[in-house]
Amino acid sequence: MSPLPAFDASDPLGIDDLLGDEDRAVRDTVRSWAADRVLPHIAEWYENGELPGIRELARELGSLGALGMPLTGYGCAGASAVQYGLACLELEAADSGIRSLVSVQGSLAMYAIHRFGSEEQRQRWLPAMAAGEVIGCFGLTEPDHGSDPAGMRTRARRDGGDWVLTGRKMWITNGSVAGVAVVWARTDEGVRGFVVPTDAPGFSAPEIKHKWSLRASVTSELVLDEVRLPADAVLPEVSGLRGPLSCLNHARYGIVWGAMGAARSCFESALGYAKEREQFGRPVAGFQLTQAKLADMAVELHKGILLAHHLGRRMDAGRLRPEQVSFGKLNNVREAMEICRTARTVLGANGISLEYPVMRHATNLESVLTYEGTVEMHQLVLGKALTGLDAFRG
Ligand code: TGC
Ligand code: FAD
Repeated sequence: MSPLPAFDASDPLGIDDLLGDEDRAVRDTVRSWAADRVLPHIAEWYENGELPGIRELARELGSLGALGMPLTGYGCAGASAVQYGLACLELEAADSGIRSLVSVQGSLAMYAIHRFGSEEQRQRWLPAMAAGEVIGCFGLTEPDHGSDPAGMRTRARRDGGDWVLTGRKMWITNGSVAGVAVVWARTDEGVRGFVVPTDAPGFSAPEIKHKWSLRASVTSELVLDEVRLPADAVLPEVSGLRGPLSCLNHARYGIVWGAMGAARSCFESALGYAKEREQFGRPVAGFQLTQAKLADMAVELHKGILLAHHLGRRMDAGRLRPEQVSFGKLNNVREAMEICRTARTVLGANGISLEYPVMRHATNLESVLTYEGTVEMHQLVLGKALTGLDAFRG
């Protein structure tokens, strides 16, 4: 019998064995890009509440094939869902804001056009978006309608051959830097999606300031003041909430992996710190209470990665149900937050400093817990699937 492989603190369950060479190549390429282009600057960007050079970063992510990664054709990489997940994990290990940029571009804006757009819309937008030359955003949430988008007020009416859009969207990632916005609006035929060039008269996207989470990410309001669009601006292949909610499945799937990236960064930070930091004459890693924390963090981290991997394989096999995505997002974001909080305690006072990544990840995850469906929405999705009873509306 061949000897057992050595215990690997960075991969205690041997999950790496589940990956193929191409998977590892994707993971390592994205990890090394993030180490080079994000990690040296992220604390400063975060402190300043900005993402300078976002257009250059988008182009670089485009060159890596990270934008619209699992989509096929139109300059997209045609990667597997597992590979896309690995990329999300590595990006979010750097910062949730960078993963958000990629999620919104690929899983929301590009996915909507790829899945529900006309051939002309795909040809016009997808190659430039895959290359990162055009940034996209996705406008579903409104000031008064977040968890319940069915109540949206943004309206599109027909005027001759044109569509005219009026309304407001809120908390829109990439909004102020986008060249194209996928906007969901109420019409006489139900909810429809519109591809809106952001230079259309009547469109504006003021940036939302004073965020204490996702500070290295652009978040905006979208104002649509009688925005006139040609008849072919509508996404022809879908009507109803099924359209935006289908896109959300893909972005939520990326978060299942991404959250574990933030958690991994916090775990590694805590482990490294605990081995170096001495109190009472010995490294704090030698105390049983610290070891209990590290063991529990490692267990939840690698269970979460296994879960992400399992869902990725189901997605690649075309067998991933939306309820399973809710399962993953609910668990992995919640556990990532717990891991980050525990890591913060291991670092003591240093845990609150931007010199370490822990507090930055912890505050980012407050947004991740809320966007793409709050924790309560995912509990209710699972609750409905388990009981057959819909508790959303009381
Ligand atoms: P309901 O009546 O259940 O469904 C309406 C129609 O939609 C279909 N559907 C889905 N289709 C695909 N995937 C899903 N996950 C779906 N969920 C529902 C459903 O079959 C039905 O289709 P049809 O053809 O029969 O009409 O809808 P509801 O009004 O009861 O709402 C259900 C609920 C609460 C789960 C849904 O509204 C919801 O998910 N709310 C949360 C909203 C949300 O997640 N917003 C996210 C905005 S985007 C964002 O946050 C981006 S942040 C990205 C970043 O920066 O990384
Ligand atoms: P609400 O829906 O007002 O919820 C408030 C609280 O009530 C929550 O705890 C919620 O779970 C709870 N609640 C609501 N209904 C129920 C119920 N039936 N039962 C039990 N509890 C309930 N949106 C986009 O469209 N595009 C984007 O790019 C985007 N990017 C974002 C970026 C950031 C940084 C943030 C913070 C948000 C972003 N969002 C985006 C918006 C996000 O999707 C919403 O914030 C989210 O869906 C929740 O909506 P809300 O904030 O209006 O909260």
